[in-house]
Amino acid sequence: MREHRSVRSSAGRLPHALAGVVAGVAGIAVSHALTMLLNVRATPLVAVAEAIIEVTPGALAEGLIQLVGQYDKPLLIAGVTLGLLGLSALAGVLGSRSLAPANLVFLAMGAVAAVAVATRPGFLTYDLLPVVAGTATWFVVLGYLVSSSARRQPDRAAAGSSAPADSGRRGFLIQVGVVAATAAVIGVGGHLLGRTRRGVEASRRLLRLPVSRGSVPPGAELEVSGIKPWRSPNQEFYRIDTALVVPAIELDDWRLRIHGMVENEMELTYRDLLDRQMTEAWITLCCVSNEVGGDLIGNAYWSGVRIADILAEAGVSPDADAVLQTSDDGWNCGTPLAALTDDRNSLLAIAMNGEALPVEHGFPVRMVVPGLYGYVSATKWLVDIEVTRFDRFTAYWTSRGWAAMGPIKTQSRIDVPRSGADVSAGTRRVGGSAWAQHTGIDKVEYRLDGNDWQPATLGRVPGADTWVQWSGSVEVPPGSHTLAVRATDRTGYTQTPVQTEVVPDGATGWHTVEFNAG
Ligand SMILES: Nc1nc2c(c(=O)[nH]1)N[C@H]1C(S)=C(S)[C@@H](COP(=O)(O)O)O[C@H]1N2
Ligand SMILES: [Mo]
Repeated sequence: MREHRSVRSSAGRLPHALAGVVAGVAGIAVSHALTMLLNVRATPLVAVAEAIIEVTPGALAEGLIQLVGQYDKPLLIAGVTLGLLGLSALAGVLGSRSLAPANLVFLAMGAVAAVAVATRPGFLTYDLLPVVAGTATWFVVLGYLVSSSARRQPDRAAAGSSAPADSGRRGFLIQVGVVAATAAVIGVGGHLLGRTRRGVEASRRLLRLPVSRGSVPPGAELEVSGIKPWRSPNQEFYRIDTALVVPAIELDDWRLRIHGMVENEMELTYRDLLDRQMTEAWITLCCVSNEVGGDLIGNAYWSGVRIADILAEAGVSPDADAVLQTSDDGWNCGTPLAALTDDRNSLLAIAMNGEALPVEHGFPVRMVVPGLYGYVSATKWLVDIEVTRFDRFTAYWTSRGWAAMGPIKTQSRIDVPRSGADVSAGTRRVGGSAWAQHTGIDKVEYRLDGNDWQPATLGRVPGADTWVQWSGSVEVPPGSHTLAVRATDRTGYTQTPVQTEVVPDGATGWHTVEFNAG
């Protein structure tokens, strides 16, 4: 057996190298597909090429560019790809003995790609997903090819003839072919799906909408560094949805159907919305899954058409009490009709902080309803509105144990100090936010170490539909401390200290943080 192998060793390396290269290609395909689908700015290969350009001394880079002209970038990417495949071949050869050194090679390549991606401008942690998935693919595919070739080995030794070796080789080639074909399908499929998405992104960026960005009202932001900004920037706005791949909707294809218990069914195009009166308002959106002290909450300046006006045109039946909204990807939710027809600014929103809705936040049109949790009101990629009755349907989350009605609970949060912070003893500024959308916050109080509650200073807000910043100061001697906060809304209700889970209709309890003074 030993002898047999040494005779075959040089020729025997080729299939192992091939296995490595196929694993390499599969990883590239997976990372490419994910880059396109998740709309990450650049593939890991491109990021590495860009990083190389960045670390190449200027004169050398210029000389090279002069040499190869406009082909510099494609050539560089081709070079990086070849280098990667060469190292993958090496990993394949190493992997024939033991997977550990092979995986070390892949891990090193993954680490280089991760560093390249993480040093690009505007990097988000999310951008690392294609690198992680590509590296995992390398491990899995090589492991698979090596283990199945090891399984064939004993047959060959037992038979001792060339026939099983041939059939073993054939089996190996078939496996390699299947992996390569799968990789090609994933790579090309992801590319095509992602391209639609990128097309929608591009036309979205070119849109010039009759909307404004809104300016943060004077006095809304308090001077305590570390409080989350009153306006949540779109890039940092929390995101919750069930979509693995977010819907990419071309504006020309978008229609909103309004039907059910109405006198006049309607179908609206994007243009129809633009031709109507725009309403703009500051509204704080919040997720029912937000834990006490959590950050699944964001405040934006929204622009859109009042849904109350549309429903008035449609002529709603007096027997209806609910509106079932459905998104392009089939998610749905039910909203109390009253919240869409009363005088609040419930919007068919087209813009967020003065920009067309980001694709992740529902482009081209979503609902925003002041005072209700997102899971019962804030449908993104909205395409269908059915006026109906609550006793006639259950929706995505209500059929999974969440409450049918989702009014937002009065809450408050401490942003400063952070939990576990080390601060210097003495007078310390503290602060955070409080919210009771569509009811309004009346007062916020905080207390240190179970002492008396102190009234907080409140930021000035334009109405009842947004969060309010609060601030105060505490005298902290050295040692460990606990700060608690509670809000009272304009109905006179003060937050209960009773802690409840987020299921079925939102958490309750006071936010407390522990910190150290020294
Ligand atoms: N189509 C669709 N819309 C949706 C959801 C979803 O899963 N699919 N999630 C809802 C939930 S639970 C919340 S809290 C808000 C979050 O909106 P955001 O991602 O813009 O912050 O969207 C709502 N709209
Ligand atoms: Mo949510």
